[in-house]
Amino acid sequence: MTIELTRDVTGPATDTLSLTAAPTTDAALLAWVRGTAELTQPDEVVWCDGSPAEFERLTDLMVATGTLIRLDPVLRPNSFLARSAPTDVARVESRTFIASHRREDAGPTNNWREPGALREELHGVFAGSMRGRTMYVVPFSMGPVGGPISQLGVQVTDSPYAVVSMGVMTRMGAQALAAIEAGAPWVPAVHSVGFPLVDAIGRVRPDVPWPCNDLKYIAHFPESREIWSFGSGYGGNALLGKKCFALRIASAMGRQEGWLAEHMLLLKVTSPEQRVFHLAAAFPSACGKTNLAMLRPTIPGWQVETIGDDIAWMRPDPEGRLRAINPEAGFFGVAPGTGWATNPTAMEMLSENVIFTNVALTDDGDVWWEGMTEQAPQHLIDWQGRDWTPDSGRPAAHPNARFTVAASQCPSIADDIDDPAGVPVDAILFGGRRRSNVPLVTQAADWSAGVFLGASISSEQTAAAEGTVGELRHDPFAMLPFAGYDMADYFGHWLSMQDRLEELPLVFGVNWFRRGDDGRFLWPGFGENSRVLEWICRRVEGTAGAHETPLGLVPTADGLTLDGLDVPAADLEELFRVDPAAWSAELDRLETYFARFGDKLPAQIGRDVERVRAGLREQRWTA
Ligand code: SAT
Ligand code: MN
Repeated sequence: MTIELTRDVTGPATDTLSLTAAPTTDAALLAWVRGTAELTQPDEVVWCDGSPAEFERLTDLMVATGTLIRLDPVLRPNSFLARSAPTDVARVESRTFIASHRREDAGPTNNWREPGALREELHGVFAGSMRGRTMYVVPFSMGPVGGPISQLGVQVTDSPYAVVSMGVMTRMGAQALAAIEAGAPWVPAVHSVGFPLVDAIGRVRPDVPWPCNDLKYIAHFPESREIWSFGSGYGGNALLGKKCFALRIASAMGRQEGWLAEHMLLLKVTSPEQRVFHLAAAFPSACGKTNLAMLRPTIPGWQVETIGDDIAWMRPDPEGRLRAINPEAGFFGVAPGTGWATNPTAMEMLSENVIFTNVALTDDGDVWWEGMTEQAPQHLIDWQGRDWTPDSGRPAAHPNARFTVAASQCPSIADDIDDPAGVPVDAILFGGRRRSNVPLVTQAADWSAGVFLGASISSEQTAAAEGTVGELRHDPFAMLPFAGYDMADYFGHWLSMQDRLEELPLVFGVNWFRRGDDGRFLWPGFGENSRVLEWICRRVEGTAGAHETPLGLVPTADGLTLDGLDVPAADLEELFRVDPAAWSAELDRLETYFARFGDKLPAQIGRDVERVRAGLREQRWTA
């Protein structure tokens, strides 16, 4: 946790920097903060306590500098709009690096770097990168402070936007610092927007509302458990507790220590008989995890509560059950598509205390985005600050526009979010955005078939990362951009959980996005997905029927409650139709994909491909 300076960094600010105001005497932490400040040369170091007063001070500051616009205090109390630079709107997978001593430990799906060389490069770009700015020190806990599944981190950043967002998304401040001082391990995370206000020879330049740099590094060192992020202020690149720590670093920690860090929402479902089920579900970014996490059931007597919408950490407990926490304390959700019709719970949650990024501004000082209401307002200021009308021919909000809000504001939040022991996981769901082939729901026959289901996720690309929207890409376990080590080893780690657990969750595949030949969605989705959740819970309970198909178990004719649902019988049939030729092609694609993992691919995955192939050949359908 120390910084070795690989070059002689000289600058004006360091010797005037005082760490005497530090609220800690923790020698390791102080040394790391001092070393980072010597490298990045901020004017000032500020230790964050996570208090409401600090939030107010920083948001006032950002309103004054133009980073934030304060929304109308009556329409949207204590809420703000940030407009990012047009080039800094999503994660940058091409600049996301995993540094491990052996290339094969990063695997073929990550951008690998040799740690020494990457460190050298990073020290080059971070040298002086905070000149003229304040460096904030942000201690945080992922999960309830001190919990058996929780972890600690400290982010330093020159972005007050990152500080207030980390305050919403994590348990940030004094309590986390106290846990660090008590000797718990912590992950150091360095973040700079890479826009110093003073150059090496002392020339000053003015600040801009959203400082960033065309050169970006989202760098991870899973072996030494460090994060270095440069050049971006966008959520997934800048809030280092989130994807960088809670997925990339934590997945590697989990492999070493026998647990799982997953890109999964967490739900608590209560049946009409008051039996409680906990479900975890993995979907690629922007495939409706937040909507599913906040679903309002349309079937009577069922209740769904939210525990998490993006990340789950799951660990075997002493009884051999898999227990999960949501390591986050807030939601960083996609705004477009969130509306009163699709996610009324989220709309209520967003009524106050929200930081919006890249949505549109209404004339009365409120926000709007595509899908919020059926009709767009007649005039808006779009996400880039330009006048907008419905005939402008471009979206008013960026497709990856986001809201940042405390989980405690969610009307459907379950108390369990603050239970450090986590909840027992009954079922795991894997899904993607697939217009064809993948049935509405299937149950894996056993754990290894479930791992195969997770490993075979493909999804149509969304706007959450750079790339061509709509293109089909393999996204195993929805972790393609987030696994901090070799994906084949990751499959193996999942298979090995079988030996660490006394009771295994059931595994299901789901697809809400199947379309007919005319392009129309066949399944209404949203609240109606409760019908699928009901079947899943009844399978856990052992009371719902199923029949076998080559892809797994599917509901019997009376398995899904369809009362009050207006889905034609032909559409229902199509939702479960398995086209052998299309599946044969799908398996060919999968095999080609899996081949890139070479010898490291667990043999079981190959056996599962063969199992499905054989089932398709035999047309093994039993009623
Ligand atoms: O990576 S983000 O946290 O910005 C959102 C996502 O892609 O899931
Ligand atoms: Mn996500």
